[in-house]
Amino acid sequence: MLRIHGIARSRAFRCIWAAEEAGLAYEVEPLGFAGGFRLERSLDINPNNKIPALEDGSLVLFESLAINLHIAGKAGAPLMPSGDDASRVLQWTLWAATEAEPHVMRWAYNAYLKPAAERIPAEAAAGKEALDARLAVLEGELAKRPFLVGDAFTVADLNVAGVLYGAWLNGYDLAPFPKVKAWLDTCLNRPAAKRARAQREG
Ligand SMILES: N[C@@H](CCC(=O)N[C@@H](CS)C(=O)NCC(=O)O)C(=O)O
Repeated sequence: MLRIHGIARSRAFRCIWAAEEAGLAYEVEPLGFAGGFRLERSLDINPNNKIPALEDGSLVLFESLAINLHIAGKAGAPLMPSGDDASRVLQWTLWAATEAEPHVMRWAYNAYLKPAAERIPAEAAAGKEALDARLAVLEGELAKRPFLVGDAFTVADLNVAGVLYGAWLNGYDLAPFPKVKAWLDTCLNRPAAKRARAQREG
């Protein structure tokens, strides 16, 4: 049984979604926030003291997207393809973490996450400008194929869409990127994604 530490209203959402896609048994240890962005108690199994963390037997992992690669690896194809496509999955996962997520968060903190009085519109605008440049890259790739790796949904789609989920849900203007919007709509309305979203949005 997988044990995911972290409430669905956090980056643990991605791991819950991955467990749902993989069809693996899991339980959620609902560690959340004390107010603001601090955890309500420390999470000793993660030396970073952040959520999510995963326990899978004696294996303990942190980093949401690495956790998802582990979960997908247990499920195998099509969620985790093999050969060159496994390298493409890694490429997109690192792209999500390094190219997309910092700008998603810069926009999100200043668009809806922080209390209104603490938001800085110029920061939101800078985050949006940088994220738009990355979404243009995604738009170009999605013009070539329906999913990021091959013709089927993989954990590459899950990891990139998981990083973009908060923006998608909170009114980010995707009109200039119609292929990204259609792809996000498809990914985030998969049955497994809907089951994970129900834990967060319900
Ligand atoms: N890169 C990490 C980021 C984890 C992270 O920042 N989690 C937030 C919640 S979504 C957290 O635990 N914040 C509490 C804190 O930073 O003290 C991952 O993807 O797992």
